[in-house]
Amino acid sequence: MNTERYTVTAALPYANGPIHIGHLAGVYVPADIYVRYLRSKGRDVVFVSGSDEHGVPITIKAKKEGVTPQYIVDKYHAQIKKSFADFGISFDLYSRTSNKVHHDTASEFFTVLNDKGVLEVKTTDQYYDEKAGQFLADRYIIGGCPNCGYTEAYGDQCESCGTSLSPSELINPRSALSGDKPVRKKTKHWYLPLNRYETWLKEWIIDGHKKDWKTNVYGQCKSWIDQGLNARAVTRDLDWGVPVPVVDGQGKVLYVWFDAPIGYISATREWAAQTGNDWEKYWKDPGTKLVHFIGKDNIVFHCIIFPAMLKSHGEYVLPDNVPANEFLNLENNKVSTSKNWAVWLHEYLEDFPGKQDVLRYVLCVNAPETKDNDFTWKDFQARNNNELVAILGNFINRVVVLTHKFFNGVIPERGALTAFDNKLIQRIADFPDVLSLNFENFKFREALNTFMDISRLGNKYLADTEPWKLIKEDRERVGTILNLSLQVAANLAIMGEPFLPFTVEKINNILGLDKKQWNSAGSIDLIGTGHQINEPTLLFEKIEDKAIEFQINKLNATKTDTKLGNKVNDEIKPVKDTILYEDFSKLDLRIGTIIGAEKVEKSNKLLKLKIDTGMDRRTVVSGIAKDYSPGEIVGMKVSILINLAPKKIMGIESQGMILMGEGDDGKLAFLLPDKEIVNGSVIS
Ligand code: B3M
Ligand code: ZN
Repeated sequence: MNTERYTVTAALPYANGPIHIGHLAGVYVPADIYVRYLRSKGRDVVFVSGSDEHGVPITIKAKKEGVTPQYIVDKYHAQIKKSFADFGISFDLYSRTSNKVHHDTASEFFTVLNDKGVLEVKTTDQYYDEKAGQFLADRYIIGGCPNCGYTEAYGDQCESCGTSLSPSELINPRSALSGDKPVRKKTKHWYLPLNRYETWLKEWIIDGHKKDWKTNVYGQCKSWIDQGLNARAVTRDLDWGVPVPVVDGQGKVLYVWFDAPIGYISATREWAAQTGNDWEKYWKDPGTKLVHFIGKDNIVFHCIIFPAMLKSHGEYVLPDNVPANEFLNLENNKVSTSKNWAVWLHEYLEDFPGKQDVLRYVLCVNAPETKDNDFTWKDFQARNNNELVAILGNFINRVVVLTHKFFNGVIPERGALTAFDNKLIQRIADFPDVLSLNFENFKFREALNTFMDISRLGNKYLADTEPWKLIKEDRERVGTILNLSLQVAANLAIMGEPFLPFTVEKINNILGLDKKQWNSAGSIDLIGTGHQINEPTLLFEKIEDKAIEFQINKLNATKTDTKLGNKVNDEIKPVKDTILYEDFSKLDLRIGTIIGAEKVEKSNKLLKLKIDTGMDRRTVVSGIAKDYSPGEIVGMKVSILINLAPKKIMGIESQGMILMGEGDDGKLAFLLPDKEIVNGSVIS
């Protein structure tokens, strides 16, 4: 059998949060469209992904929530896997990197590179947080980006400009754990010497993939290679991850970006074991095309680092293409998991049951293929109402209703064809090749617009031929018109399957057809004369303003919660150790009123406050002078800790502490009751 073989991968999402529309538009919707198309063409495809369960994003999330990393990955893996399945992302396997097969595969891979002498071993000074007792790599360290100046860049990457970084490049680095300035401490690590692959990467990418890789992908790779490549550490001093499989690697794990892409191989192995396939064909046979679907922030890892790993291993094929997308914004703001600025897939599926294809459609038609794009709820509504309902849904419905009305749902015979009919037939015959070309060049937006043209064409054909007027005088002619229109409908069911699988299933049910492969597309003999079709069901329904307002309000509630754009995730401090209620009950917290305030001499930070606690009037020295002047706070209610041991501050005895929060403007904020409470009331 001489079938082309494809291994298609979709980035492994971190199992630290649910899937949102940014993930879907950037990676999973295009990957699924591509794979469905390949399968329809009869290609031999395996489509894998899985949860990325290692790395600092997981451990930081666990710390923040005060739970174990295992708890986090179990929770989100289950949720992500289910939402993908419900959304119709047709993975052959959605796996996870905590699986044994993955640990084995990643360890073996590392061992091969290590045994071959590919990896360099070095002992160097690394940043270390003495308070936390931990080395600080990747997202455990934050500082200024040397490239763009963004002050919240991570130790592995600046999320603002996309530059890949190492901790030593950060300006004024600080620990993400304690916020402290880190010290340097010696530690041993294994490095992938990317510098040795420079010449080869130049040949392979810069010379070899100029034409077939997307401009955004090629451009990023080229600028990386042009800047010169350095050796990158592939191990970390952490306890969460795949243990480094050498005797002196204890207490160390593989860098998450070393193990995660190997996850594609592990998932293929797991799938092959389950289905009785040979996984090696999909990774080692030179005829196999490896295609990675990713977002633009993952380009360097998939185009440079992972290929260097595969190449140095020696047995693997290299990616044939990496059609990375740009980002999808939401209502003009960057989608953000930490700021909860997102449309979450699992919530969408609940709020819009049965409307998977509407979201698939909108995300594809707006896909950020060449530049960042914006998703808005109003556009979502308009696309549904004006395109899916009014063009595609309307066409199918008209054809089916007319066939029932005039021919009792039986496909009428096709009589003599007019020149007008032949034009339609010719255009239908042309569509499959146009679409194929779009799919094969990863131009899914264009493909979808082309696909919609088929329904537009069908609608126009009906409008021009007016069978409802003709029926009285020329029933045979109406038979021909409807026969051809039904063939168009059947074509829609073939060519629409990659984009709108749920709708296509409905169309096939209405037409009483089995699912057909791509090679039938373009034909006008898809439904035979005399075949009985079923009653029409609604393919799409209008989305009302109410439903859209609900979504917009939901988003806006997030906005007032977090004052979008000011607070970054990593300013949120990790959860402190658990305490018992007995510990908490020791705090005597009360409501009081500020009855006097003055500046503390020689201090620009401190104010001396007089507080009425309902029981007494006491002096509290508070570090709020930068944000408040004495005049503006007298008379304000405060929350105060009254049983804190008195302490002398700048010579004044402070008898308690005012509770303050940090406002989104970066200034301190009083924590005020939302209704009148008398002084001395207990806060509990
Ligand atoms: N988990 C990063 C990300 O979600 C990462 C992808 C891994 S693909 C091998 O951006
Ligand atoms: Zn930057």
